[in-house]
This record gives sequence, structure tokens and C-alpha cells, in this order.
Amino acid sequence: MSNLTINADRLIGHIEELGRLGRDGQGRLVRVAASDMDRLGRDRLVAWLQEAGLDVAVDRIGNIFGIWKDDTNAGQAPVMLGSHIDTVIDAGIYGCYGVLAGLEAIESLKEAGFAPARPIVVAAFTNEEGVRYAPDMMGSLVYAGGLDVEEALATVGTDGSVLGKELERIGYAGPHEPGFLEPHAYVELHVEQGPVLEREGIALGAVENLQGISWQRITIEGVANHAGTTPMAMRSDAGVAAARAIVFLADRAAASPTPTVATVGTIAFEPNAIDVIPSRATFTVDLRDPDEARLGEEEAALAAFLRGLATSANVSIRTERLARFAPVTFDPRIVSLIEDCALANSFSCRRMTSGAGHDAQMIARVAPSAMIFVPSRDGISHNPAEFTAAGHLAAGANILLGVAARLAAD
Ligand code: HGY
Repeated sequence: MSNLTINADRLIGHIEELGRLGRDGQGRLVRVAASDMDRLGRDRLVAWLQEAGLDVAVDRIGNIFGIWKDDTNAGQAPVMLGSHIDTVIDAGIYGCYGVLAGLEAIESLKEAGFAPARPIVVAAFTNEEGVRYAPDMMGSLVYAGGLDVEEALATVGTDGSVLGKELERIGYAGPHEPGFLEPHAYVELHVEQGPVLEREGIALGAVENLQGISWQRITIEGVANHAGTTPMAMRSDAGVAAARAIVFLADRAAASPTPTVATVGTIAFEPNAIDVIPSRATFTVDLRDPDEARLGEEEAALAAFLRGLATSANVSIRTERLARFAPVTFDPRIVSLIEDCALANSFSCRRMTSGAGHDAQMIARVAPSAMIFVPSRDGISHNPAEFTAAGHLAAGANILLGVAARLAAD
């Protein structure tokens, strides 16, 4: 199997072509889950799956599957290669890499006459990014039984839309029950989205664990008043209270003894007028740590700070949980297989933790799972400057192919 290799030109051509789909009037890539832009990417992926001769299936939460099976192996649990093709707002083009590399691995194995003992499936999970509908990794979470499909379909987005209605509108409210294929194993290839591999000059990451994630929406209610006539001591300023909370989060994470990270990525003031003291501030908090106990400590510290802030700033504060995922450890056997394949192909490889959330953390609930990373230039992601060199993209896809072939060989 060592002579099995992917068609790098075809893979990179697919990545670049998909990267041209779903751009807004400003040229930003915005294939946000279940939007018209997402449909453009979905339709193109389905066309490629069909051209590759795969059976295409869509489940009720819109997860897309390309299935390579034959009469000799159809009764076996499949090897699943997956990720997502939805994007954040103004994204880079490499988030879809794992899906397209999974398709490329299947196409190359078929062209090489490889006869797997079990089906090989490529999966594109709905709403991995969680930008429009929370939580993130929603499609794979539903698939793994961690969220009821009806509850997920009823999710109201940041734009007031309802996920289930949007999936129907774009034609991806599929018939299959989530979980209809129970994977024998799951492998996800993804760009690292961080600086480690590039900084160390290493070609591949064998990802052995993934950090915990806590998402909250915080609403601070103050009192609107005149910016010019209201003395500072008489204000209930929701904006200033939000600012104090943001600085608290940043300072505490920076001082953490563990790799805690804290991000306030969205904020909105009401009435949002230059000469009106904000009556309301609504913002989201993204807290992460590889250690579950430490993540809990950070959540508790924020809750305590907000209780004190409500008194000191004379405001009321409410919080709403949007997502909470404990850290995940991947399957050691598959991690070792990734390392073996990398080293057998003379690629440098190191074990590492994923800072980003991925569908693999959800599928790990129902099947042995692991991930492969390739370097991100300057560690940049969720940014149009995101880039991974062609040689790294090809290397990752070749290792994905090798791992898939080994897992499907018996
Ligand atoms: O939030 C994450 O880590 C992922 O990109 N959804």
C-alpha cells in the first residue's frame, strides 16, 4: 500500500474551486451554515461525490455522506473520513480540506484498484463553525447522539432564522436518521489553525487530544441616559460593565498557569447611539482549556466576577450557556497508526493537542477517532490570510489515504 498516493493537483484544484464559492459582495468567504452560500458549496461537493461514483446520502441535520461500498463489504461498519465545509465570516479556504482530502483518498484508492474489506465514507458535517447557530460542531454532535435532532433543527440563529427551515429551504433536510452509519473508525484531517507545526518545522501532527470548550452569551442591562447630562456616579452603564468583564477575562486567561484562552468575539450595544449611555450590552464568551477542572475554575471565576460587577456597576446581568464540551482524548491506536504512516513516508510528525474544536471530538463518542494536522502559515486561521502550502496539503492527504487503507484492510 506504500505506493498508493493521492492526485495532488486534483485535491488542490478542488480546494481552490470550493474557495471561490460562497463569497459576498465584498469578496469575503461566508459559507455560513445552511445559508445560500453554504448551499453553493454543498451542491458542488455532492456533484464531486457523484462524479467519483459514490452513493450520496444526507441525514436530517444536513450532514452529507459519500459512500464507497460494494457487495463484498456492504455489511461491514465503514471507515469514515470527515470534517466540514461551512465557514466562519470572512474565512480562509482551507477549513474544507478534510472533506476534500477524504474524497481524494477514496478516489485515489479506487483508481489504484484497492479493494477495502469495509466501506469507506467521506462525511461533511453541518454547522461545524457555529457562527450562525450554536453550538458549534452541531451536525456531528447530533450524529453522535449528543443533541436531539429535533432540538437542533429548532435552533434559532443569530439572524432569527430556524435551522430546520433553512435546511429545508436550501434542499438539505435529508431523510436519513443521524447516526445511520456507525463508523468502524473515524479520521479527520485538518489544517492546524495554530503556530506549533510551522514553528517547529514539523510536517504533520498526530492529534491525541482536544481541549474543552465553554460558550456563553452574557446580557448586561443598564439604564439608557443622556451622555452629556448624566454624572458618572449616577450611571448604570451596560457598556462600561461589559468592558470591565472583557478586560477581566483577558487578564485572567493571560495569567493562567495552564493554556487557558478567552475570547469575546461578538458584542452589541443598545440603543447603540453616540450620545446615549448603553442600556444593554450583549456579548459572547469563548473559554477553553485542555484541563476540565481548570475550565470549570475559569467559568466559576467569571460567574463570581459578574456577580460583583452587577453590584458595583448597578446593572443586572444574565448568562446563557451556548455550548459546553469537555476535553476529548482520541484513540491511541489510531494516533499511533498516523505516526507510523507519517514516519513510513519520511514525514516528520509530533503528537499534539487541538486548540480548535472539530467534528472528531463528537464522533469520538461513538467510534475510535483521531486527527491529522498539517501546518498553517503564521498559525493564522478564521482569516482570509489563512494558508497551507501545497506540499503540506498533499502530505496530509497521503497520510489520510494510508491510514484509511490500513483501517479498511480488515
Ligand atoms: O470553534 C472552533 O474551534 C471551531 O472552529 N468551530
